[in-house]
Amino acid sequence: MCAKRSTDIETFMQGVIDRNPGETEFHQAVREVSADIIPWIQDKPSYMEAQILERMAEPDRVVSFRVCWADDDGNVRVNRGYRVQNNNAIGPYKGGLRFHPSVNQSILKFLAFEQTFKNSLTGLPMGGGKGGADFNPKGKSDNEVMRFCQSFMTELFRHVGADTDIPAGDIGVGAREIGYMFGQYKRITNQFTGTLTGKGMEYGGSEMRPEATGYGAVYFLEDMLHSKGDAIEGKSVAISGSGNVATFAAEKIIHRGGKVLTLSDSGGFIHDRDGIDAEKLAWIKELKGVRRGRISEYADHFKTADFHERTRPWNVPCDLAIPCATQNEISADDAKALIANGCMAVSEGANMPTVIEGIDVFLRSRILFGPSKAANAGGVAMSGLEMSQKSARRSWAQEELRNLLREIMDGIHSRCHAAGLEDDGYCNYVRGANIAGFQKVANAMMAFGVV
Ligand code: NDP
Ligand code: 2IT
Repeated sequence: MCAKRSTDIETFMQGVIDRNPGETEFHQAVREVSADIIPWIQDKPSYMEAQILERMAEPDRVVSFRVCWADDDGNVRVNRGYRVQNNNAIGPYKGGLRFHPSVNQSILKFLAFEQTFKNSLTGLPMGGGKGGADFNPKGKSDNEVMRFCQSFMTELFRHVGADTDIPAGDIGVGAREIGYMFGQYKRITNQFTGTLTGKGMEYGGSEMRPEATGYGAVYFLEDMLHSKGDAIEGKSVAISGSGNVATFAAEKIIHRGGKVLTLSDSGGFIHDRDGIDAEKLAWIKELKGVRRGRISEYADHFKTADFHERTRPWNVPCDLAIPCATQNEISADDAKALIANGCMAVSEGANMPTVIEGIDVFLRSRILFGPSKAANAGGVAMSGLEMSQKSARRSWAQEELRNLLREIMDGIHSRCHAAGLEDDGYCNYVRGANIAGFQKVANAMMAFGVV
């Protein structure tokens, strides 16, 4: 670890790269934050002397473990599981679990680092963590998924707990997987605690958790538009993904009178010229959530739509864009195409969906750009409210939770706006989110001394 303080971004980043070789997604996430934080702390010697940013970019702990399970044919399978506990300065580690073949240490370290800032922005007492496995749930039977989840939790349980680390869902981990993992946790520990969020309503889950990330990303978009006296109604929207975040973002856009043109999955995207309305969206939810089908089937069923294989939707002319699939799904060229076609605002539902050069394109074009750590914080915020309901042994009604989500997203928007407003009236929400997220964690770390 560097004994000398890094006062410039490149020196700082060289240290990060040397200590974390080959972890390109992690480097990317740290670079995006440090580009705003290092200039900002130049005149704040206490943060500099305490090496706060260096400490935040070094996870408290990275656990990796073997996950063995047997498939339906009796073959033994081996996967690798992880939990990255990045920072618990302001509360227990909190963040999702991702099951996807691309999962590796770099991806989970970037996600846990981002989560630390995101959770701070919510205003709730949650530190940052992330975990998962390189397991591919696609094409697996329910029994195979169950056996995998049980094996995964048989190791994970020793590292988590209601006041230690509280996992939830992410890509490939939804209600089914959370149910299997909670069942195993309860069985091993003989405790019914709030150790996972995103649970079913029958066993300690919260109303509005499924909706929260997608709805929250639309609330953030709406807040950005309102700051310019504009609104969603009548605008066309390109959305990527067709999972939890994408479908609920689409639902809220429809509620607001916008026209959803696209959705996607890893096979390609569908473009419905007439717009995806509530009825078509219900069909998609059934296709993806129940039948676990492919988005290409939409174009077979609805003749107003085309399917574009192995491409992303960013060349479709739209007023607004909400990437909701995965990291690095908007390249610099995609960002240029969006701008050229008149896109005026982007709200990131996925984590780090835009490459750094793409963010630069958006910021240079002075469009409204809501970065993921702010725009998609609604999901983890609702998880925080699930934890409160569990502790209080009561549950709030849907309406109350919807209002709380709206309040939390408005609060995040205000904090980012205040910290990101520039002299000419443009708001750089990226800088705003980085600075506002950093401050609370940094101040808590300062209070603890050198630990
Ligand atoms: P889901 O598993 O429900 O859906 C993921 C969607 O993204 C699917 O349509 C999937 O397509 C697509 N996708 C995943 N990986 C890729 C890839 N490598 N290339 C192309 N498409 C891909 O996940 P979520 O909706 O929960 O998560 C989506 C994003 O939102 C992620 O970045 C996640 O980190 C982020 N997020 C999620 C939160 C939550 O509460 N769930 C909270 C905050 C952020 P396919 O089916 O073909 O794999
Ligand atoms: O990226 C995220 O914020 C999530 N996957 C949700 C985490 C959570 O703990 O609800």
